[in-house]
Amino acid sequence: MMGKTNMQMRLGDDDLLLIIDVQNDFCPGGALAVADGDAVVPVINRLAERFNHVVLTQDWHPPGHSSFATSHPGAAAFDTISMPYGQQTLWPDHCIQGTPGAAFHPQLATDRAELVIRKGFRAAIDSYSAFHENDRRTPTGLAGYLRERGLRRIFLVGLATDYCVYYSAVDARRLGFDTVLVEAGCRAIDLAGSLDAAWAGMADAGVQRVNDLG
Ligand code: VGL
Ligand code: ZN
Repeated sequence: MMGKTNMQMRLGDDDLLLIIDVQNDFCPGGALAVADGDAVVPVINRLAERFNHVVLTQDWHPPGHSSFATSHPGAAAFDTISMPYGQQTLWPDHCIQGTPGAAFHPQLATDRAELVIRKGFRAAIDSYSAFHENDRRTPTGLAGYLRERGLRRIFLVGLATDYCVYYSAVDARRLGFDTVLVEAGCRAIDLAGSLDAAWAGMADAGVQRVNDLG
């Protein structure tokens, strides 16, 4: 179901476009490809021109990261296991630091980004959210950056809607930011109902959902 709203709005100096994980491994041909993932690139490039502030996140795992199924003998990709910090979905090896799969999509316009937040770089813990690692407590520093720079409203786009975009959106609300998800700039993994759960979780958290910015 698509959000119906085409938001006609004036963007100001306290608005940020937060672009989540638009990396080769999440695009067709990549290690954890999201269906139609590369379709977000022209949409995001068009949106980014309208913002005075653009921040990127980059999933950035060391080899042998604990979120990789290959690090758990007997486990398969997309299984769920218990970690000290909670339940964790296991993934194919992806976004390994310094590899082509971890690079941003080559057509993504990154020059105007003022900050790149790398996440998931500690072997023992995953990080879906741009704000907190998967223990929901360890901060990435992004909230402090945004507050210190006076950025108050966050427009979210990127990959994947039901994992890193979802966790980032809910954390953004929890941290007190106005939060808008722009659906045309997102694509989902949709694993075992994860997309429905993400929409419900975002609605509960007060994340505004729009189809595009008119
Ligand atoms: C993501 C699964 C594993 C994402 C990152 O960017 O949504 N999903 N790592
Ligand atoms: Zn990852």
